Amino acid sequence: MIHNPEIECMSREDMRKLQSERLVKIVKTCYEKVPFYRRKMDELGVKPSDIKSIDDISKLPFTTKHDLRDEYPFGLQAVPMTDVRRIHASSGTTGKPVVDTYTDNDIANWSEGVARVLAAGNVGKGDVVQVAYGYGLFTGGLGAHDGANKRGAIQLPISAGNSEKQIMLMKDFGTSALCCTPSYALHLAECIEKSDKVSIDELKLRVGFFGAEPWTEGMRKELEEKLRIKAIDIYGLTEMSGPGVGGECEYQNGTHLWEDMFYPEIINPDTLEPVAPGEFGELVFTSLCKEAMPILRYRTRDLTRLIYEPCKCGRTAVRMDRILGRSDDMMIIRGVNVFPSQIETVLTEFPTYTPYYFITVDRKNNEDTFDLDVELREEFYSPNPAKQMPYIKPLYDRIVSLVGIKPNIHILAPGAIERSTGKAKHVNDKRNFKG
Ligand code: DLL
Repeated sequence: MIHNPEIECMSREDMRKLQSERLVKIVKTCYEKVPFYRRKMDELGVKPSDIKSIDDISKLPFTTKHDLRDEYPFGLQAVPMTDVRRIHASSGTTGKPVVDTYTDNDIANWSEGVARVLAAGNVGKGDVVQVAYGYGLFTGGLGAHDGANKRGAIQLPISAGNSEKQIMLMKDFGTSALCCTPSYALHLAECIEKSDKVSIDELKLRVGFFGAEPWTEGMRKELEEKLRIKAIDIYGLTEMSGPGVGGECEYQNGTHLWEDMFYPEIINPDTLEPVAPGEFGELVFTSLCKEAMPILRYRTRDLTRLIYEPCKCGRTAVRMDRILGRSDDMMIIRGVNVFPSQIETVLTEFPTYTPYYFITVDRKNNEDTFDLDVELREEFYSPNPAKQMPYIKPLYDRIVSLVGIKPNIHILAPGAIERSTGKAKHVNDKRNFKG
């Protein structure tokens, strides 16, 4: 079901007109109200009057995470604090968090973005939406909550964690839609499998909206089979509000981006030039509607590509391919570029392994080491190393051929790798601390 056909199915020509009008307005606001943008534009010799349509976007300066940290907490704000209704922040692993502030309209637009994704999974009145993203400064919980509200659905604000209770309420309250990270969804699926109180046959679950971290087609298959649902990808980032910058439709063939609110570009991260249409590069967003903290050409560091071919669903909004990873997640190990999600892709090809993994990278005697902890599934696991051997060889060969590096594989018992209730942590790169 399409939440807002007028916008989601708008002709490309009309969409460009709308984007142009909105860009002209937001650039003027940035220049007049945010000293940071006035300075940046002055440095480039660009005036708001130079921006006449969306085609002029490349004249504008980029904004980076570094800029947001420098302007912490409210340096990029374009409205007085009396107009602000909410503050969210994403916890950076180092330094200050990235802050976003919202006016009433910002919260309404954010809910609209999430509602469009929920509608693609047919969520509406009578649906119980279990929001198992964390509530708090993280945007996942309240973002999904407000989106469900906008759809007229029943919100179950349980937040992340307490898995026993999650599955009990899922059964007792008749949850039909689950919102959480894909890694936590998998953990919940495992809990249901093991539970003697709740069986999958008793659940009304039919759809899940998973995001906040990269996940693979293999993981989707696993979640859809285990939870007997349709697993829909939802994308977003704090800097652009939170979840609901885009989401998949019923065809699950790319994430439609809500271009009326967030204008996407793909650039080459080295040259900062746009890539040819359809090529992979770094995703950049300009917020076209944000009032409290408008952002021009934000470099997300997410690596993906845009798909302009029309989608069978009738939405005209451009689609984004799965996120390969963030440029800052990419590890260079013995000269080879490695994304953690490549390991998930390989693991989900094997019926013998769970999708859980943990990578430890170190440097010993001037050489990078790459240790990979994986779990065999219950029915294949034995603590006897000799019995593990037949399973290690095919995994090793596949990683060498797909990823291009030789891992030291360690087989752990099922359940030994830490389960996360939010964004999963997959890597410990000890080289970072050795200078
Ligand atoms: O993760 C917002 C969100 C909450 C999105 C719930 C979806 C669902 P941040 O904490 O600021 O915001 O992290 C944003 O997470 O730049 C991507 O690298 C990654 N990310 C988010 N959604 C996806 C996804 C939220 N569907 C960063 N696939 C983004 C892959 C994702 N990566």
